[in-house]
Amino acid sequence: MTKKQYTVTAALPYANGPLHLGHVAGVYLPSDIFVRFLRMNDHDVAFICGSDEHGAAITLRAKKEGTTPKEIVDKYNGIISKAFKDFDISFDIFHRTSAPIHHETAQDFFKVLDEKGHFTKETSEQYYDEEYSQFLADRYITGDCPNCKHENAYGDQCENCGSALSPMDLINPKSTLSGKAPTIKSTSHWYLPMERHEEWLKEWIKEGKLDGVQQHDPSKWRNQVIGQCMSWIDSGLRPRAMTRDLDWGVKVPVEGGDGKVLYVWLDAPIGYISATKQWALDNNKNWEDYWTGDRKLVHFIGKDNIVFHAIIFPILLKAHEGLILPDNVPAYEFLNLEGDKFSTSRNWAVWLHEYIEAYPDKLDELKYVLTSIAPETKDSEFTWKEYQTRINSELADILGNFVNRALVLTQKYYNGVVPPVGEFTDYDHQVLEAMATIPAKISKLVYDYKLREAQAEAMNLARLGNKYLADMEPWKLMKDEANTERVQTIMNIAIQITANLSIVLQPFLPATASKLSEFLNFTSTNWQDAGLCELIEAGHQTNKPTILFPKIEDEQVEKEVGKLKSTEMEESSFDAQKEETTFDDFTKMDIRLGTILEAEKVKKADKLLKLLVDTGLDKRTIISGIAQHYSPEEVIGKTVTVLMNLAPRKIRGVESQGMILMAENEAGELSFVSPEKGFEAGCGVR
Ligand code: B3M
Ligand code: ZN
Repeated sequence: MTKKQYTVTAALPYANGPLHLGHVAGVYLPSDIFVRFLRMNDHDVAFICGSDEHGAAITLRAKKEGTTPKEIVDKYNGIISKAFKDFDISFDIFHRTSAPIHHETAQDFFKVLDEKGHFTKETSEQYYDEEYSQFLADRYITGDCPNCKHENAYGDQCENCGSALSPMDLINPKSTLSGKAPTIKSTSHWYLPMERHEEWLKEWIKEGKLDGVQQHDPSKWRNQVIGQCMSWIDSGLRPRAMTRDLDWGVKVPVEGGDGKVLYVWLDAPIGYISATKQWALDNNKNWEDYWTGDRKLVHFIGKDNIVFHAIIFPILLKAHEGLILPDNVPAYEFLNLEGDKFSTSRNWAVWLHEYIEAYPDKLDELKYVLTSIAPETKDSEFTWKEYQTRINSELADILGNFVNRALVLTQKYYNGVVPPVGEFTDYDHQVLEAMATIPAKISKLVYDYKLREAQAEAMNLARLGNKYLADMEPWKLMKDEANTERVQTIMNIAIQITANLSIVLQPFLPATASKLSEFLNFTSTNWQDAGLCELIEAGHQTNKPTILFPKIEDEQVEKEVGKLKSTEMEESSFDAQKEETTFDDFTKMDIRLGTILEAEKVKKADKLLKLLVDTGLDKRTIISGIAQHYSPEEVIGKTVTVLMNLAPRKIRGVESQGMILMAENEAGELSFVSPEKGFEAGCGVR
């Protein structure tokens, strides 16, 4: 017996940037199709998502944009949730991990595990950035991946091959903050001793059994999911730190946790639970019903999230006790774009919110193309050319053409009133039988998470109808009155096929399906109706159709490819441009040239020089963090740029009255900003 109830989650996108088509094709669209299908089949479903607002992904983005983590998550949560809404992804809730209910839920979860003895506390050596006085975990450290040698693997995972890493695994580690090789310092953290869980995990992943009881069907798990998990387990599970030395995140709720937060990959999946709680509160339900008992939990994710969802989160769920483990973790490979990887830093991407803005009437077209090329079993590629071909020669020429003929001819011959059937020919029987088999084929494919084939099967119904009309040529038969009854039968069948399409297309192309419903003046949201050949009775009045899928012109393809190329940026490790400022704000800065008269090292501070600077107005003391780049002797006599009206600050007991402006290159070296024409101290800089 299949379980009737599902809790379906879609990976929580980091609120550190907008969504691109790769995210959509590999997580949000397939999960939405799956859920829409389940709802039509009378399953009780909760469809859960939200933004992931903690971790280095957020704090580093804030640094890059020169703003605070809070502003970053508010901004991108807004952009992302609007795009989902506009694209009609049918989440029951799109929540946020910054919400208080999430912080409480994650802290309670941590406490339960801590009390049950599932963590160990260990002091260990970790990478540290001396310049920024910060420990370097996760995305704060990059290096070469030990598995695939990819150059920019993060401290917790390689986005190229998907493997989960620890900072110490990286070859040639480098701080993301200073760009320099890190030093090592000791700190204590709560660890999850994953090696304790090796035995049951193997049985659970490979055979689907927990304590000998069948939980899921491993033959329905994708090969790459089982493969990645087993290779991780076989190489030996190790303790993994579950806390971090950071101030942005969920505070560690137990003694000794000051200044530490939960590891983002501990708190984020718990976000599925806290989102369910919020949704249950809003809708008068019990959240526990969605996380316990006879219910299937399904996580739609990208391949770089596999071990977190198929190993670490299951360990946490089982350790917590009483909560269900995933029934499946359908993971997607990556989508490429016009021959290259999607890249946020190079702006090589088609952004969902930009597509929606440009083509608000072509959302189903995009859904269709993305599902057709979804990277289910291997990486795949989006090109604007293929987008055009699929829309023009599949959606327009097959589906659009068939529906248009069926409805327009019904208008023309019968004023839109569905004609009665006469006697069926063998061919009619064949067509109706073929139609009757399609819904079950689609169902099987959807339950097996083969959504790409499932959509193709739904399109086969349009193909069937299109071929039927092309073969029968009712427009020719109509010329002879002797064929009146035959044409009525053909057109009735064409209308029944169209009605079936309005049902089987719903999960994939919801807007198109509702247009069909409008044209037909008929609606069914019940999957069980699909396959029937008497959905619409003779005498039923239909409406005039409009064109479903206008053709995509070559100009649009050229424009989009051109836009992609012209907005591509060089890969750069420089900070992105900061937020816009005003001229008024700029003129508040008093910047002038100054000449350094004296310089000496500051005792016990190896980075600082104490300078006496002639500013043209006065001679003042400025403390500058340049001692590792310039010796005192070198700087005397140099004319440099000074920020004059920065509030004075005491640094190492000395009052610094301003700031020397410095340029910094990619290697973190500093250079004075000096006038090229030999101007003197006192000149204003604007
Ligand atoms: N935010 C990673 C990602 O976007 C992460 C997923 C969390 S799911 C709990 O790839
Ligand atoms: Zn790798």
